[in-house]
Amino acid sequence: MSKAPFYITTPIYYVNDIPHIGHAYCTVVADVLARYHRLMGVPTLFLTGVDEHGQKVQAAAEKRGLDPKKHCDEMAENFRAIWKELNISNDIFFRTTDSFHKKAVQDCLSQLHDAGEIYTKEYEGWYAQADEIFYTEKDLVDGKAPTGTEVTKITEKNYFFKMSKYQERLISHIEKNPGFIEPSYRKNEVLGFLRQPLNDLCISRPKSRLSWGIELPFDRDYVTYVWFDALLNYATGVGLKQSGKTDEFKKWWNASPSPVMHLLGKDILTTHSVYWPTMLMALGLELPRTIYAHGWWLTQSNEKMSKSKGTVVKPLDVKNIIGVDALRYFLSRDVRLGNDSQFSIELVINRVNSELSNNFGNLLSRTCSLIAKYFGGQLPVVEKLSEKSEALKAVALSTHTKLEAHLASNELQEALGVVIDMLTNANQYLADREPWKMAKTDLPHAGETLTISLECVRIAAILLTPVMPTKCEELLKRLGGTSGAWSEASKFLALKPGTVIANEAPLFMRVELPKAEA
Ligand code: ME8
Repeated sequence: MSKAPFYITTPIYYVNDIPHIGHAYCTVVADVLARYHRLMGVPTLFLTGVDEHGQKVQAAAEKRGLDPKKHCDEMAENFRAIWKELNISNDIFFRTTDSFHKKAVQDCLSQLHDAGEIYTKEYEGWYAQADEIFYTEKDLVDGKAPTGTEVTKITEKNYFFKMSKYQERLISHIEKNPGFIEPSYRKNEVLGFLRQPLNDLCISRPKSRLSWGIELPFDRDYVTYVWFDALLNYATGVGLKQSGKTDEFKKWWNASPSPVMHLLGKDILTTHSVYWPTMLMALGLELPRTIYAHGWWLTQSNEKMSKSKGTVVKPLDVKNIIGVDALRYFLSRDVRLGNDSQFSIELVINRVNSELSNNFGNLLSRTCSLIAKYFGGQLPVVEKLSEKSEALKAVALSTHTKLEAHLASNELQEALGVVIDMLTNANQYLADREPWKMAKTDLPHAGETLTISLECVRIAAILLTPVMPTKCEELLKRLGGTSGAWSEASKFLALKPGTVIANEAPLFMRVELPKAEA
């Protein structure tokens, strides 16, 4: 039976700045999940991209003295280049300035306007430029936006989407679909928010105040509110309102059950779990299956990284110290998806040294060097498995099943943890059996130990390929070019005796903390 498709998205990032480690985090995790699905034979689509309209981007372009489109073109290239360096395998790189998107957004607006879902009224509100959000008086905390940013009072005529109309339907959808908002504690937060009356959504900005946006099809004096434009990317990216793309749209969006998983930071959960589903309801479209809010990387003083405070970490700086695969591993493994964590280079180096260099890498080096020394670099024959080998075999064979179960619940940290546990077991087995001593008195037993250990390395290499594609592919090459197919991870003793095993430099070098500049 063919597997149901999986469509994963990251937020489309504002092009007001270059990406920092928080953006890289979301993009790497989405990439890893996409690669796992592909490797398991699931038809997969992965979208990331950039959010180019709105006040923030217009202001950033003005600051650089550039025309907004030119600014966006340059910034979009920065994102693309950094994602390439991080080995991100996105199928779509979305840009909201692409003409097909602008046309599709206008078609959605016309549909809603014609259906009476959009109306106009004079509006007085508190506008937070940094958040690009209007707040009402009661939303304010100590005269500021709930996010802490400054607000100014504005009165103007605007267009509104009848979001409040969908409040009850949304509450019922969230309650009936436990996996819709994850982790589950975030679902409760959203339900808490929805206990208050929901306002309608202001979806226009007068051109007199903001010109950099998609013009409203029914009033040329206005552009579309950037969030209304941006959220639609997930659907226009797979064919919404585009002729000739009906099948594509049905496959990746409008299917039941939905193939869609949105991964995003907890900062933008409300826009994704309230604005977006109500927009989809009004448009008569399917809702995503999962909206997953991940946590934040914080500074040493427990604050969200901020460019203005000079506390951001650049992903390529970290990559230059530890390498791309180790960075991808750290981001996928170090924090439970959903939680916040402080970022420090010491944390990265400790994790990478202890789990990749000392555990995974060490098992590989010790096994390969002993096979080289005592078996001429060829995999020894195994006659019969001892009790300890059988026990390790059972651990190794259960690893992919446990990993798949964790992935099904989006527990990436835990999924990688089961592979590390298997490697720890294998290292312990090697230490207990001391094949370096055994080889001198009982060569067949030493051979058995080394082959069993190397099987664990082989299985780990397959199971970790989505996280560390380059290293794992290289490793599989060293093991006689053995297959990296997912089904091979559920086999034991898949490597044939006599296979030439390369004994090369350590796959994961130990990393030292860079010396502080004098
Ligand atoms: O909000 N830790 O774009 P954005 C972890 N354009 N993740 C972080 C982070 C941190 N310190 N800082 C940022 C926007 N992120 C809109 C989205 S989608 C239709 C429109 C990540 O450039 C996290 O995923 O501000 C967060 O949600 C996203 O970057 C926000 O990126």
